[in-house]
Amino acid sequence: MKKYLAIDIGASSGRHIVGWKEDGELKTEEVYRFPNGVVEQDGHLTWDIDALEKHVRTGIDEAMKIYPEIGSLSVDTWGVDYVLMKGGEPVLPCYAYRDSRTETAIPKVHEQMSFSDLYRRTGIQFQPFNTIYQLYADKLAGRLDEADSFLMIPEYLMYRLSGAESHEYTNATTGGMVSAETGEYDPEIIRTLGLPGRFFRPLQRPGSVIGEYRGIKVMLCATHDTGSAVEGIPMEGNELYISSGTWSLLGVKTPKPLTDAGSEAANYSNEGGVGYNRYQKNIMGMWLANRLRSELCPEKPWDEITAEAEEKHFDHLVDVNDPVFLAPESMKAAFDSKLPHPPKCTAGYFRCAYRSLADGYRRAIEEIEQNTGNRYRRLYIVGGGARNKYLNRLTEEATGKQVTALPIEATALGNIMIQIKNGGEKA
Ligand code: LFR
Repeated sequence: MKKYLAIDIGASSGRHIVGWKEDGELKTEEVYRFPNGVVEQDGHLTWDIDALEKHVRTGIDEAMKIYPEIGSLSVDTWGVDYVLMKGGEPVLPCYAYRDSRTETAIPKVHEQMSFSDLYRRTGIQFQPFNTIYQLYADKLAGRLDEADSFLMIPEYLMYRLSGAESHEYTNATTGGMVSAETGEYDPEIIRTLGLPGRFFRPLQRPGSVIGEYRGIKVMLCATHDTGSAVEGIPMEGNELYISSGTWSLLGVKTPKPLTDAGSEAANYSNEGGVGYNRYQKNIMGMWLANRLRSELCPEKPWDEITAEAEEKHFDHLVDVNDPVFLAPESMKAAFDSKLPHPPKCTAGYFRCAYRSLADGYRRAIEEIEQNTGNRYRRLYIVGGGARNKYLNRLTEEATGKQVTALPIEATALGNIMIQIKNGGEKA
């Protein structure tokens, strides 16, 4: 029986999951898990890319011990971040997207091409960490002069395994430089910003085999984790989804990108999917609760946290997408700064975070329905956040949609399904 290995790395943890088809069903087994997180270096937030590579290799060793018959593997990670390369070697540090180094680059980019023009061309929502701003920050810092290419994080890790450089479409779209019309890097954007043309190669689609590692085929899945997550949702019909992890990515599949003024005003993204467009929005997600917990009650189990939050009476809301929540020194202080008065107890902060998230989902769905002209009945929630029954209930109440919460590793499933489809079996 053919076996497939998904290596799925998020901002706070990574996992190796082996999958195979048995009696027409997709079976999976997690064989390795490791922590991830940003590392502060010289006042900047960075990723320890060497440690990630070590974990990737160790996890493959573990997987091969149990399943020597693994036929292919693929890596997916969060989007937008990359490693600059020179002569086949990384140019470090590898910056993390929550670092504030893009602050001065953003206005300089928009002086040369307005955000509206960028949006009309790419359909990508404004986020201060989009690759376009990070690359421009590197240009201002003189880092691009010494580099000959850039690899997105999963491409870098697969390069280290196979020696093959690749440029995958779904993850490239997160950067804000891919044309919504052609699905390739937009030469006009590259030229206008004076970014090195040599960096921007033709994009490869999920399913492409790029090389080999110890006899295992290295294949591109939707290397953007959210792209794989949406593939992994067992959706009946075309319905709303939330991929709920550090971020909540809320959206719907559409046949084509929507880059009209309404979508721009609502700050919707059009990210590359596997044969469709993902019309979706980043909502701050579990990051809020995770940071509150590590600051206020790191030892407390999550079910106690949610049970207490449910009982309290603190009903003020915040706008969860306020930039104040992106990388605050203190998450508690960030909430205090946006509330008429601080909650009296710890549980009040969690209650506020969850209720505000549900309200953020409600507003996002209203925008989708208005901008697509469609009404949706159901909302699928996948990922770690789908385990939060309290939030699922609040979401159902706030949105009026029928919530189907599937606490599955949708990203790893999607990663594996793409490998199965392109390895000659029906997924
Ligand atoms: C989710 C995700 C989002 C992306 C954010 C930063 O893990 O990939 O889709 O906007 O991380 O890359």
